[in-house]
Parts: sequence; C-alpha cells; structure tokens
Amino acid sequence: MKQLQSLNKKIKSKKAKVAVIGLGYVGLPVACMLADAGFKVIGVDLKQDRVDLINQGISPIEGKEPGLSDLLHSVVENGALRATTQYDELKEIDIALIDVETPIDDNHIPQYVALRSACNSLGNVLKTGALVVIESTVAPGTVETVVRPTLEESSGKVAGVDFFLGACPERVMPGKLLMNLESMSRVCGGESQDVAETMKEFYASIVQSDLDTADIITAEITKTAENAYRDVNIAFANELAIICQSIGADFLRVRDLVNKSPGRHVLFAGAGVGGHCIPKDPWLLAYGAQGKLDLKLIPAARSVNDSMPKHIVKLLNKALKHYGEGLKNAKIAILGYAYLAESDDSRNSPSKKLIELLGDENAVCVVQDPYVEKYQQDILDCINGCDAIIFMVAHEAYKDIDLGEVKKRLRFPIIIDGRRIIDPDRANQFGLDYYGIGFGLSKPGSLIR
Ligand code: SAJ
Repeated sequence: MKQLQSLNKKIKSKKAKVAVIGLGYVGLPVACMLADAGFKVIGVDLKQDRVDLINQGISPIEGKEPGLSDLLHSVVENGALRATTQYDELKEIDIALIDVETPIDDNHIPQYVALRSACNSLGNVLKTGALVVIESTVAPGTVETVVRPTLEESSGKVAGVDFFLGACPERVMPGKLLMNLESMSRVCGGESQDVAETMKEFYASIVQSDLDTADIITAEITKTAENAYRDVNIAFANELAIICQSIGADFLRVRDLVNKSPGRHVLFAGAGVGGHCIPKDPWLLAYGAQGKLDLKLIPAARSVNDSMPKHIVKLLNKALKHYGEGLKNAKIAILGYAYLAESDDSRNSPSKKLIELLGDENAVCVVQDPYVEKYQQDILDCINGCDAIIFMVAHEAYKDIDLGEVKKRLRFPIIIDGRRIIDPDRANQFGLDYYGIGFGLSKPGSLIR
C-alpha cells in the first residue's frame, strides 16, 4: 500500500510526526522516549496545568521515576517534544498514540468516555494515511467496536483505506516507567500484517526487547490476559493461605515446599490486591467475552482477592476478643497505605478497603506510610496507645521495627501481619500475639523446622 510505504520511509528517517494523546504515567514517558529517539512529538492532554508543567520541562508525575525528569527536560529544551491541549495542532500528524485512562465502573463495565473523546477529537483533524495506535489497556474488541467507528465517524474517512489502526498495549509499572518501556516486549497488533510490521518498525526506535506482530484482538487479549493470569495466581495463594490458617499450617512453609515441585510457582498471599492494572484488567478481559461466555474462574479470583481486607478484619476481631475487646472504638495502627511496597501509589489500595471496613465497625484507624505524603509521621508515635497494629504493605521501613517498643506502646500486644514481614517467633519472644495471613499454627513455637 503506497500510503504505508511512505509512512515506513518517514519512520525510518525519523521524519514521521508523532502525537501522544494522554500525558499520564504511560503517555508522558513514551512521548519523551520517542522524542529522544529523534521524532518530533506533540503531546496532547486536557489538563492545561499539566501541559504547562511539561512545556517548562517539569514532570507532573508523582513518585520516583528514575530518569524521567531529566529526559523530559532535555527533549523539551531541544524542541523535540512540546505539549498542547489543542487537537488542531495534530493536522499534520503521521502517527497518533492514544494513552488515555480506561477505568471500569462499580459493575466492572469499562468506561470509555476519555477514549471516545480522544478518538472523536483526533478524527476531526486526522490526516489521510495516518496510523492510530491504542496503547491504553482495553477490553478485547474495543478497537473494533469503539475506536474504529468513532474515528470513521468524526473523520469521514475509512479505516484500512484512508488511515490505519493498531493496538500496542503498554506494559509499564510505576517506578520503572522508562525501564519497562525500553526493556519489556510488546505486541504490535495491526489491522493487517503490513500495519503490524509498520508498528514494529516504529516501536523498534524505543523498545530493545521482542516486538511481536499480531492482529488487534490478539494484542488486546494478551495484555488483559497477562494481568488476569497474575490475579488468578495471587488468588490461589490467598485461598491456600486461608486453608493453611484454618487447618493449622504456615502458608509460607507450604509455599516453599510446593514450589520445590517442578513447574509450581505459588505467589504470595497478602492483605489484598491493589494498583491500576491487576484489579481492573481481569474485568476488561471478562467484558471482552461478555454475553458469550459464563466465566467462572476470573470473577472468582477477583472476589477472593477483594475479600482479603475482610479477612484481616476477621483476624483482628479474633485477636481483640482474646482480651474481651471488640472492634467498636478500638484504635488500630494501619502500617502501609500504598498498594505496593516502596511505592507512594495508593490506587485501589487494600488499605483503603480495610479502613472503610473498620470504620463500619466504628473502629478508629491511625495510618502510617513512609511514601504517602499524608501519612509520613513517625511509625512508633503512630502506634502509641493503639489496641493493635496491622501491617498492610511490605515497606522495608517496617521490617526491622523495634518489637520491644511496639509492645510497650500498644494497649494490647496484637500484631496482624498482612504481608508476612514479621517473624512469628520474634514477635512471640517480645510477648506479642502474632496473627499473620496464612499463619495457622496454634503458637509460633510449634513450628517444626
Ligand atoms: N500482590 C500480592 N501477592 C503477590 C504479588 C502481588 O498480594 O504475589 C499484590 C501487591 O501487594 C499489589 C497487587 O498485588 O497490591 C499488584 O501487585 P503487582 O506486583 O502485580 O504490581 P502492579 O500492580 O504494578 O502490576 C504491574 C503489572 N504490569 C503491567 O500491567 C504492565 C503486572 O502485569 C506486572 O506483573 C507487575 O507490574 C510487575 O511485577 O512488574
């Protein structure tokens, strides 16, 4: 196809003009990397303050992202990247990447308001022969049923004839945005093999890992499936932990022994599954099959993982009852608010759910997290006068906590270990009652080494 050939030439010579729509934790790093690779990049975002910061070479992304601020500063300074809120500036764009949010609602239905709006605005200015690539994670079938019709309607052009469509889902993780973009393989899903090959050529300018060509639906399924796979595996670990707890074994010991068996990789049980990907992507995958299949495992895994904060409340209740106390008016220290260790990201954090559940029981929560601005007070100060302490995140700062001090400061010597970061024997030596996810032994001492 002549138009694709000319696009390939522009990609090879880095003369292709690129737009990245949505300058969040995916769009901004990819815009910077493409600019650094030699393309002229226009970043588009709705938020004027975010656009202004970027045009001053300042990253609007919170949290530690190694290399991003310097990279952004240099590509803005040399004019390779600039940001705007105006789609009018995209009239000459050859390649447009769409990185807008794709949340789900309380009924697990994808909300494509941002995606539709971006496609609609882009369509109004879409140049003939341009390539549009969806990088956002979407339910399988979304490019076909949402992106294509919206672009065709607003542009009056025909996909596959007047412009080209692809999906190349991102695989980034907060804290490693640039590293993941460069080192993780990606699926270039094209509406035709030629389009997929063109995408492969384009992404080769920033991706040092495998670039696999596929059709669009395969690319959409792959991304949602890889996270659904992780969610199901975490749910297995959580359910195994609950079994160990009730039958009387230590999940960590069982996990070690199971994983000695070839091809077994039991993950870690914990206080719940948070973040921007894992709690959402299984529902996107399920939605892609909705109406056709009555899925059981993927929804069940979500329900197991979402129930873990409730399991923590059960352990706390059991521990307090030992002292004739209940949850009402209990003062509980919650250590960890982020969804992941060594991160300040608290999206869908299990701690939020736990605090809500304890609030329903009229307990009072004192929250501490070394990474979350609002909760950075001293750990031991936070424990003063509390009835129990709950470890919700495996932050390094918690692992060598002074258990003698903890014992002194607590009203009741109760530790609920939601991430298994405290040694039960050690807790016991300090006269603390240890309750851990998957720790089903009557008392720590009964562990047979
Ligand atoms: N979690 C467990 N047990 C485990 C692993 C994780 O309870 O064994 C919990 C974590 O505490 C957290 C949640 O699950 O609350 C998610 O943890 P995660 O390690 O999966 O981290 P995420 O959410 O940042 O996942 C991202 C995903 N990457 C992308 O979507 C591109 C995921 O596919 C990756 O496997 C993960 O990063 C990673 O490890 O890089």
